[in-house]
Amino acid sequence: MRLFTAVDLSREAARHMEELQKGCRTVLPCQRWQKIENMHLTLHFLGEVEESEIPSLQSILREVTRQSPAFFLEFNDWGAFPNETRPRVIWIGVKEQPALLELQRTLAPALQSYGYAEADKPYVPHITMGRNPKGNDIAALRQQVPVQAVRWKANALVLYQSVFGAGGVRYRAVERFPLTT
Ligand code: 2AM
Repeated sequence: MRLFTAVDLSREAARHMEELQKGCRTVLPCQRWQKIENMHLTLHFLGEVEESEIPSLQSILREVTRQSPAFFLEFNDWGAFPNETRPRVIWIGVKEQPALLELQRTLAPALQSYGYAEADKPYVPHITMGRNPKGNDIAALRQQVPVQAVRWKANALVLYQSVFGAGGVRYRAVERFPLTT
């Protein structure tokens, strides 16, 4: 199973992402768009995990999240990977949130045996908007499609499975691990 851990958006945050995507369609069209229902903030991408390993993975996630506080997230601004000169992924970033970074950092070593590979670059929390933009004018996006500081509470870490089907990829929640409140 192809797995990753992520935090969901609130309804209000998803609604704002939808508005931002409409603006992005006019200012910087992408070849591929992230569906609104698929939007999330990834913490760890695990890749293929054997089904037999899932119960132990779930117990690690349960153990750590039980001791980790819930936190607030807030949209920040547009961003691009690998950089803004030659963007391939257009995304919306969130304001720096120590509790999110702490949760990501705490879990990282425990998840390495399940396929999580620590990147050589720092973790950049982001929500993917679209891929393969037809242009690179991120400055125009910033100016013409302003990001509002929508704030929402991350109550849980979710273990997701990527499911490939006729309608494209869909993310199925395997289990939600509540954070402490
Ligand atoms: P992305 O949105 O920036 O592409 C499910 O594929 C999630 O895992 C996505 O949010 C994706 O981030 C993330 N991810 C991280 N590394 C990945 C990789 N090597 N392949 C696919 N997805 C990856």
